[in-house]
Amino acid sequence: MFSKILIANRGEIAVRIIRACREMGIASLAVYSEADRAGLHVQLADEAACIGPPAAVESYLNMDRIIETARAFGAEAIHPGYGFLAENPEFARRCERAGIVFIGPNSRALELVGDKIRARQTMENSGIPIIPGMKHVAADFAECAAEARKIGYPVMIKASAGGGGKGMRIVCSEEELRPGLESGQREAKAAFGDESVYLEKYIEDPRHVEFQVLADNHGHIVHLFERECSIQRRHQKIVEETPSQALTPELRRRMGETARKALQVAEYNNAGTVEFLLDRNKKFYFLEVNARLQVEHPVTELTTGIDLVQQQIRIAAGEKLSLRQEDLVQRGHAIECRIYAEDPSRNFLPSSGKVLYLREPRGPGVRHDGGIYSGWEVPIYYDPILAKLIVWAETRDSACARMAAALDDYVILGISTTIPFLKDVISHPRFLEGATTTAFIKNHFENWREKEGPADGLTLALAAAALDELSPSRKVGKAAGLEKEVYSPWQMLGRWKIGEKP
Ligand code: MV4
Repeated sequence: MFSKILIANRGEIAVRIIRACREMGIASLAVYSEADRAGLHVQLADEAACIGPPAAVESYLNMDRIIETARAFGAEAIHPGYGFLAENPEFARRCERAGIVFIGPNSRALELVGDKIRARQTMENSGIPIIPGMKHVAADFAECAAEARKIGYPVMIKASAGGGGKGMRIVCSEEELRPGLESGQREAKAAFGDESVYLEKYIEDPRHVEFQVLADNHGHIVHLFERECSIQRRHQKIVEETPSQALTPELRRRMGETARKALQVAEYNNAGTVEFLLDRNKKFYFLEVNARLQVEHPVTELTTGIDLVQQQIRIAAGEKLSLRQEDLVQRGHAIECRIYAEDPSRNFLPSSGKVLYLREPRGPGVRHDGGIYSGWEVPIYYDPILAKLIVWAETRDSACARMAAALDDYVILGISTTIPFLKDVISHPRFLEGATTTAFIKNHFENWREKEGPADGLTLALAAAALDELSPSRKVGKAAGLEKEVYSPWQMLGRWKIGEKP
């Protein structure tokens, strides 16, 4: 086993990985940019090293600097978390060459699954169902028009280097095809430096169901069941849960076996997620492989009892999986809500500033994976995820109730967050029914605004406590970025309000 791991990430996921290291008796080495000196991950790790300026390209994406740092501090392995370098085959290769273990898939498998067209070809050749459409880069308009006529409109243009919805276009008729193709290519070129696109049948209102898989370096592969991730806004997941309401035991078993096979034929190792689209007739199609630990991994941990980060580390160290598929079971129901520093009443505009007060919800079956603390300033340079709130309960209904109570118990003062929006999402009648498709947010929350109303007693009491902590002698006015030192509580606390519109 490794004695020290470098964690090439920040925020809640870096904290999550540090905890796994600590439990395994492995020293943790945090890295941070100049904007993250006060980061929670820096405080919690055993050691920490600054790797450069705030811009991610100069710090968290700086491959050479990170590998050098691992060498200098004697870390034998690097955990990339999610985002940044997590799915970068070049980084995995450089680690391999430097004799440092990349805690993730091998670089060849990363290359394969990162190329959506190659992945489609590989899956199709192994009998895995893919969405009908092209299996090579679209050569020109004529070829696309012919394919679209064959499979029937509506069709979807997708970027081969794709992901995150970039370069994707829905095309409903031949008239729309040329503009769709050209704008898709332009967007793909801008986002990935590669204008390759292809075309496939558009699946209307699908569910997004993904399977967690673990593959060791000795050919053993198990799946840890599904996560339902249909509640998304502009390809940003908001709420995830497991089990999915859409699967029967039989469908779950078939999809799970397909997910194992997908990673087997990709000669994949370590943790991975196989994404499927599920259509209205419950037909499933392979979509893509996410070659990383995912943001939503905790719902799988709570229902299977397996620590996915520890499994990743064990696999990377060359251990054989001790899990057997037939022993794995899902127990109860888990839901995750993502807490972002965004203002959901203002089109999810990123919200910056200082966390003046944080009260994390607690209680039986409540887990809070956070990267924040009272007094911490949210940097503007990175993804605005602050924390994840995850609950577990015996049934879906009780998990929904537990999530509602936990969100009510959750206080973040000083910045806008998605908490009020999440409260409305998880108490929506359609959500409570389990009727969650990828169109849910668009259909029910298009122009959502926070209900105005007087703050409750809890918020008032906490506001008073926060103000008391922020005494004038600490020059809070200036620290909070105000022109002059002012002690009006309304100015000190920024844009949040009690009863009154700002
Ligand atoms: C699709 C689709 C419908 N038909 N492909 C969105 C992200 C990218 N990874 C794949 N995505 C989709 N591909 C076909 N042929 C609908 C989506 C899609 C979606 C997929 C998963 C989760 C949320 C989504 C929201 C909108 C569209």
